Amino acid sequence: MNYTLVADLIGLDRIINSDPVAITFFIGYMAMLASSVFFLVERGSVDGKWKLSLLVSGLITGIAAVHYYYMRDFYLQTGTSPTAFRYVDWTLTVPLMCVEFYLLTKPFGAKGGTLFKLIVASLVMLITGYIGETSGIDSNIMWGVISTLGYLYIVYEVFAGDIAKLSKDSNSPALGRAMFLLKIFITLGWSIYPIGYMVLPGNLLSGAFEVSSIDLFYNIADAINKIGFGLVIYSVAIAESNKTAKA
Ligand SMILES: *C/C=C(C)/C=C/C=C(C)/C=C/C1=C(C)CCCC1(C)C
Repeated sequence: MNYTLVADLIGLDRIINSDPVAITFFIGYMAMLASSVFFLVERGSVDGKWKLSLLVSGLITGIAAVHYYYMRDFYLQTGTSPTAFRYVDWTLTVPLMCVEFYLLTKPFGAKGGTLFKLIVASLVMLITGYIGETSGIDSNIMWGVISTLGYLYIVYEVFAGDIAKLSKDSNSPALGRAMFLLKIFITLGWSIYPIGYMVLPGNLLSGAFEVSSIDLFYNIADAINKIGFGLVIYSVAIAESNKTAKA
């Protein structure tokens, strides 16, 4: 294959021209793919009850890898944000992150109803966010505010609602450690998304950044939140499995 063909295939021409947004799509794709392989292979190193959590981590980064493959291409072809792909990805992966919270607390009595509430809140957050991103300059602040209510509900559940109560009553140091880190992810890590959204024309940060930097925010946030979230669960799973092996 000649150089231009290869460059075209992977979007290297744009990357060589140092478009930071294109670079993060490319790195995001590779990092998600590598993480999936890691989580799926490492399922073999943890105890039975953790295997499902690691499978879900692998699915989250795997679904993201496929979407990044298409999003990178879409961005290189059109120079615009792959908004629809982005929201399809999130609509699959954010509920799976809610499943991770459920799986962590299930041994201590989590009910399906808790999972249901988290998933409904995440769908409210994402559907209204999508409407806001596509509805134009006049109403994206309003939809962003509604979306934020869904987000805050998830934060509430984890900090003070069912998930918080279950992990407190569990008396499990491993769960306590995981929850401490996951709380940092859903407050600091997830808050990068609404900041990115505010770059949209007509919103609070428009003008401070180029419009395309919305994808820079989202790509960095996805890498932190999807891969980091999975690594937290992995580290707790490994620590707990080693403990049972010794006992
Ligand atoms: C893997 C993908 C994740 C963890 C995506 C998370 C997305 C959010 C927390 C998005 C939140 C938004 C708001 C809180 C308001 C503005 C619209 C959104 C959808 C960007």
